[in-house]
Amino acid sequence: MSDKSYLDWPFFEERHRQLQAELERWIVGNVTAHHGDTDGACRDLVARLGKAGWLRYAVGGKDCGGQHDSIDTRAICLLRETLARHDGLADFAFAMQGLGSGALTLHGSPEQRQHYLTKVAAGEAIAAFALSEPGSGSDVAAMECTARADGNDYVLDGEKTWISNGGIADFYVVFARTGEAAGSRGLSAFVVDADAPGFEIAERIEVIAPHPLARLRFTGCRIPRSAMVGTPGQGFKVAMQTLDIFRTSVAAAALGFARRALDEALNRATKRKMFNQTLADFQITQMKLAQMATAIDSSALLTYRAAWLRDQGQTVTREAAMAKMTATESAQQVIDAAVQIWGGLGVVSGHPVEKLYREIRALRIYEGATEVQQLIIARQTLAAYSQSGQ
Ligand code: COS
Repeated sequence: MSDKSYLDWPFFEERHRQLQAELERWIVGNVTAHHGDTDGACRDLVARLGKAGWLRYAVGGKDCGGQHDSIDTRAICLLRETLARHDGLADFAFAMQGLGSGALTLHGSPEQRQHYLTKVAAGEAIAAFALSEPGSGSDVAAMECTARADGNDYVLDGEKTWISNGGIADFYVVFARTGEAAGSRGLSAFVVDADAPGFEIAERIEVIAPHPLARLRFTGCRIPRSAMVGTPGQGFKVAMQTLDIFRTSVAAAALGFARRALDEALNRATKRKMFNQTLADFQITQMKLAQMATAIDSSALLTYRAAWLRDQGQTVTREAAMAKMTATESAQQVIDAAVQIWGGLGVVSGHPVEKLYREIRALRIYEGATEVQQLIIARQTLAAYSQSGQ
């Protein structure tokens, strides 16, 4: 049984505690082992999460299926943490509905919100966020995919890669260069339906923890002007604001993986007999367990600080970066220690800690690699110092 004492921290309200407990109950019987057909499992998870009402938390706007008018960051973090503790793919299915539709929650027109968000919240449409390109992952402002205005349309040309839900999504929020200014000020966001002419899946990408992922290609892909999300030239900010919400939730997912790893490690350490005592009786094991427990609490404090601050209406770029960096890096170490405590069994395919070992790795890279988070934190710290006039 995982430690739940953090739920009493002042970051949470009673509704958050109830939400977490309800999800815990729902998971039993609804999130089961899936083998082989990752696309099918994902579609099934989205449908189940939608039917049960969990995806209402992934979108903002009561008028278009959302639980609240804006996204409750603490709620999505608790949901991701709990789902991740049980099943990485269930967490992925939930998270990508939110990330893929985040730009519409924040900047969609009333028509776009009605059309897309209601379906996302019900689990009836699968969303994807298409930002990275083969030549620009961390350096978003260097993107080359273009959107050229032509009459009542925009015409998209270029590629996107590492796109989660690529191949199964019903629509993609795509960022492209519209050229209002150089660099980050010349990008715009668009919502592109999967059946848009000139859009294709160029390649499906297999990764160490299977989930739907693809490279997308746009060749003269014509979409109506009304498909723009936000205003021309605002795309970079739309992407960053979306990431400010979901980066915190990536930290929460990492936390869920780490908590599961500690549970598994405690289970093994207290039962495994060795040299006439249990593994947990060795000080060397206790040192590991102490480091794991402390890493988890520090990650949780940073994660829920960022979530709480955002729910108070504050900009959390720095806090979200700190949370994501710390929680993902720490979770990697916690999981590695859990594998070590399990010994040979820990590397057997399909063992819970072996799965966690594969699941965690990408979180240190996607939605801004650890090095990008360091850049963000350092820039903001230096800016605060120079503003202080010292
Ligand atoms: N919210 C709102 N606006 C933001 C913002 C945020 N979180 N972050 C930056 N901006 C604004 C800046 O204020 C600046 O505005 P002005 O042009 O009006 O001055 C503009 O956006 C450009 O900001 P900046 O100069 O910091 O941009 P950089 O090109 O230097 O990029 C990083 C900054 C590296 C932080 C950014 O490109 C990034 O986050 N990269 C990682 C992207 C990522 O997560 N990729 C994974 C894809 S999802 S799997």
